[in-house]
Amino acid sequence: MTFWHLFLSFKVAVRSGAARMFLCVLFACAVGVTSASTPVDLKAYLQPVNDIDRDTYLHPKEGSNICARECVLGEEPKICYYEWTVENYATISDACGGCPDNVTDCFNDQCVTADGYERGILTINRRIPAPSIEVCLGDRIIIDIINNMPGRTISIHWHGIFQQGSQFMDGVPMVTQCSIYESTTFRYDFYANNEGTHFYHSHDGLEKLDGLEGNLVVRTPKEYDPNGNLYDFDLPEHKIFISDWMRLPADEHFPGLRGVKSGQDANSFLINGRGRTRIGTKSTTTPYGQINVKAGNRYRLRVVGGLCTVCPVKLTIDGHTLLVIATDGNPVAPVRVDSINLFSGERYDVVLETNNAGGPYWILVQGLATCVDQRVYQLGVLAYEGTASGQRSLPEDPGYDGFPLPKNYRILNPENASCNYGSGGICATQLVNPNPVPKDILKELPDINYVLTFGFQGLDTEALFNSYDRFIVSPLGDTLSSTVNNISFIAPPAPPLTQPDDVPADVYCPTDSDGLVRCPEGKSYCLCVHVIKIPLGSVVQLLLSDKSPRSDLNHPFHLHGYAFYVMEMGVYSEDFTEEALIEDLGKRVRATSSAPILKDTLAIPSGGYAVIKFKANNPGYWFLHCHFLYHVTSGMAVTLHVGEHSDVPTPPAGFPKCGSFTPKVYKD
Ligand SMILES: *[C@@H]1O[C@H](CO)[C@@H](O)[C@H](O)[C@H]1NC(C)=O
Ligand SMILES: *[C@@H]1O[C@H](CO)[C@@H](O)[C@H](O)[C@H]1NC(C)=O
Ligand SMILES: *[C@@H]1O[C@H](CO)[C@@H](O)[C@H](O)[C@H]1NC(C)=O
Ligand SMILES: [Cu+2]
Repeated sequence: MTFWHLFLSFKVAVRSGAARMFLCVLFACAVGVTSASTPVDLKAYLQPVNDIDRDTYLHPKEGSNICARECVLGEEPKICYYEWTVENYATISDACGGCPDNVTDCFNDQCVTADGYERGILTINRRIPAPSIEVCLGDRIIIDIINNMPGRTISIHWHGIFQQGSQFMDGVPMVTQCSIYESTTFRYDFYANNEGTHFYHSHDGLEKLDGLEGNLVVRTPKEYDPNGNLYDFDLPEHKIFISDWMRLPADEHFPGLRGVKSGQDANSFLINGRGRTRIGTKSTTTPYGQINVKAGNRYRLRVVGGLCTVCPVKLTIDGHTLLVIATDGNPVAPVRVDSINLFSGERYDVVLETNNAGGPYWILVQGLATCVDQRVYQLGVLAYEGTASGQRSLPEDPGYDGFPLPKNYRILNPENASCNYGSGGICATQLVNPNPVPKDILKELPDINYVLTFGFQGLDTEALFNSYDRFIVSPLGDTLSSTVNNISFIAPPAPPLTQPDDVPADVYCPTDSDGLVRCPEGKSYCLCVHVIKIPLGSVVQLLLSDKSPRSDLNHPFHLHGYAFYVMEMGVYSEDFTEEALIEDLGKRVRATSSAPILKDTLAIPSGGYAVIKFKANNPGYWFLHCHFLYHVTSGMAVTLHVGEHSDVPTPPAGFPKCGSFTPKVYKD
């Protein structure tokens, strides 16, 4: 039995702690990357900046160091090195030459077209989306982040990677590491130990919305995908990265302007960093993102909701259905739909069957919720190559409403959790996990039940100007702080994961005798470092609850370090209140699906709730937060501290440190 056979035979059971520990021993991850020596000649492992083409992917040259490859049974893991420079940049820069009039120039190296609107942006190696990481399970990923942004720090989160054994590489500033200062380089170094369509983004300030995000795909040999028989190709060129986009840098909307009611909504979307924008009756003419296929194949598309604002999107491809096979890196029993809603931070893998001829076809991304009023949408192109149709010009712009939808239209992940088979909506709670679900999740009550009620705290002018609380100005002009259990999260002055002794005890929110973290006695709203302690190995059930009046805001919550089982979700009513649910919570196992699926990001229905469950077997400080960027920056977040400090491996020697500087005042 080869190393890989051994490794892969454990794959199905990998969710179990024992198997994970075994894997970690093989990969040295339980003892941290410190024990894995760094190769001297790292440049020999440097990866190309651009996505590779299908020939290079399918037929790698002998001895190639390129990590984007088909993952083959028995193959040795690789080292994948990336050198990234982060800087201020602009769309339609000099690199774009005569673009958009000269379309060829729009594809020049370092030309960022975005939606054709000129603005200042932030980039990694002058690309949007930022360069892709595409590796096989077990590969070692090493990324040097060179911060070349004057006056700005950065920190990058690898969204979907569990970082077990490399907890200090999770990239949450002042929780797992210090922010990376201007003119310094930080080396991320971790193993790709969980498969799937992930992505990465800056977790520092609002940088993600200005361009600092990209693809991160961890593939496995097809034999180990329970849906592997449903597709023929899984190619680097078949990623659909959807981002939302503004005309002004993101900071301009934080806290938001009162007079012009600027709010924080998206002005447009990008598909693989491209598209057009409409202002009044005029449109820019930059090229659309394009996916090329051949007729008669089944392609795996990896779709990423690289969104930041409160507008989810609905993805539809004209003339084609989408066979959903995975979400957030976890397989689901296949479900065929016409559209998928994506919220900030979610990913979906679908099989596209190219049964049509003709075309080209539109890929339509419609903005939902508050983006419906402004009819914000974006188009991409699905082109069949090798046929005359591939040469045909694009059909007319179908506008926000798009093309006619089929009868018995089916949509995955509907807003407001309106999940009824038959009337078209299919929710995450109704999907079926093709892998076995452990007994302690499906059959037993949890060790810990914790209620997290999130929402907003209105700040009246007096409260606002008598303090320096963080706030946002909503499109209606309200000044709001964002909260979980009435607490607005603020970061400590040093990361508790790597510098626990440098965090003063009084910055943490107080914990009650009943183990609940609350505002200090007598306060119904406060700002503090909200950390919830969880014993290592316990089965945790969280009620994520939104008691606010029903609206079109479905807040997507993302948990770092884990995937969780999606047990139940729904909306409250007069007969079914939060209080009634909490009362009943510890009394029976709450599972809608016969085999609940795993996700790491889930939209909680407005005026409703979700029950999620996971085994806390990954020690560390794990951020749990609303993935709407302006909500997390104004406090809608908590940190789960799993296990003790001694359970977490020590960071590499010389790991950067930081903290407040207030020298002693000398009395004379
Ligand atoms: C577009 O620009 C390139 C130079 O970047 C030039 O070679 C080419 O002729 C131009 N195409 C047209 C149609 O003007
Ligand atoms: C949160 O605040 C609301 C009112 O602002 C209050 O009714 C509620 O009891 C508070 N919850 C907690 C857990 O303190
Ligand atoms: C979701 O619910 C809100 C509040 O009832 C409503 O305004 C909105 O239209 C609903 N959205 C959809 C797509 O049904
Ligand atoms: Cu939110």
